[in-house]
Amino acid sequence: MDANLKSLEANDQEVFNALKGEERRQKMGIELIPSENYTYPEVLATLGSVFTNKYAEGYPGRRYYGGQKYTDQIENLARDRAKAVFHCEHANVQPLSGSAMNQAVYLGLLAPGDTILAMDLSHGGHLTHGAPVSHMGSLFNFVRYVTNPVDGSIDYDQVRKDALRQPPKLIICGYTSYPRDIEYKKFKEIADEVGAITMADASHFGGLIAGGAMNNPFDFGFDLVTTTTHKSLRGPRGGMVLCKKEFASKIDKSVFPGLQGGPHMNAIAAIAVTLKKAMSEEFKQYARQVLVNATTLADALLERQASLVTGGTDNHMMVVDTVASYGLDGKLAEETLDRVSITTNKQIIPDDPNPPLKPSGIRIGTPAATARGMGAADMLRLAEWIDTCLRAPKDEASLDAIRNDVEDFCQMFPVPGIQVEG
Ligand code: DSN
Repeated sequence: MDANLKSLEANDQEVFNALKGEERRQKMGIELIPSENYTYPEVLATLGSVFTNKYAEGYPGRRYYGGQKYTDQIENLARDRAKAVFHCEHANVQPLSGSAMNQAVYLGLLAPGDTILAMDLSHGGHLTHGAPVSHMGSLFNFVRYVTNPVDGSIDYDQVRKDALRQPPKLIICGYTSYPRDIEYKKFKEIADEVGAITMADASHFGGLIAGGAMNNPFDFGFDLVTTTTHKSLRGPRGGMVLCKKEFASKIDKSVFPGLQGGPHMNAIAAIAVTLKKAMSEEFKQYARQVLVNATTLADALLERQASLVTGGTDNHMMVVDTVASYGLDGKLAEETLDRVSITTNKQIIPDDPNPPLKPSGIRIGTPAATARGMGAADMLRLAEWIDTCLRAPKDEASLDAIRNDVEDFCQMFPVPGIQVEG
């Protein structure tokens, strides 16, 4: 154990014990929440470094505090690497996380009351895409497109009609719970027809774009891409706004001083580390494997007669309609899988008749399991365990046996960044 942890153990047993408990949970269970991942040891080291001590309000070369030699180096590195990885003209790496990053775009480029066209939360969009419960939802006039009721996919003709009916200033594509790729060309054509700015919220699949496994919206002429850095990208918790040069100044002013104060320089240092990793051949292979694993797992669940929203996946996630598949609501399904150390999350499905805390489905994703080294053959075992548990959620003996199998299985896959003795 390193000296800092030893000091924590000596000085704060409660926090130390919780930390060790979480390490054990992460090691002994299979993480299938699509937005989670295991970051790199180097990211953990950088996050826990002295950069956490430093105030750096402003941007490299124009700060409001002294002592910025190394913070400037770090932020310039993170920005340059982000531009290289995502093939874009400008990068702001200061947003504290995904919500702040999206808010910075809206507040920087639009006026309150302007119209934004984005995906409805219950059809796979994000809270910041204008959900009525969000502050952004009340500040801007969001028009929310829904998916096709027949196959659950985005209906581009309907998106166009929505855009023509109430021309938006900004069109957003991107999702938190949608298992298909996006036709950026179609979104761009619609945006051009109505004179809207285009933004892809790539929070979930930023790492898959970086690794070349999924399309890059900039290749289709998009104006902005936002992405969190802790999901498929495998970095620290944070967000980035990537954009064309013409938006750079407005975006930078919007992030600071518009929305935030001092950036978290430890996170920015860790983002720089993450982006160097993202340039490697190893990361490209990782990104491809995430998709292979997702398809394999989805196909195996389908073979077992599970019902998946849209009938499968093109990305890193699948949405299982647990009511249709197993007669279980998503809360019970999540709890049943938790019981065997498989972590998923309950999820509303399109036009869900049930409420968000007891919805009709769960989301399953492969970024974290893939980061641990699991491959396609392992996905077949996961499908068998998931299906068996959800078909017999009250069979305590079977659940006990599966939990033991899962925990034994996990021993074969060390978690990056967790020391073996932990
Ligand atoms: N919480 C993220 C997710 O799980 O998709 C979105 O903010």
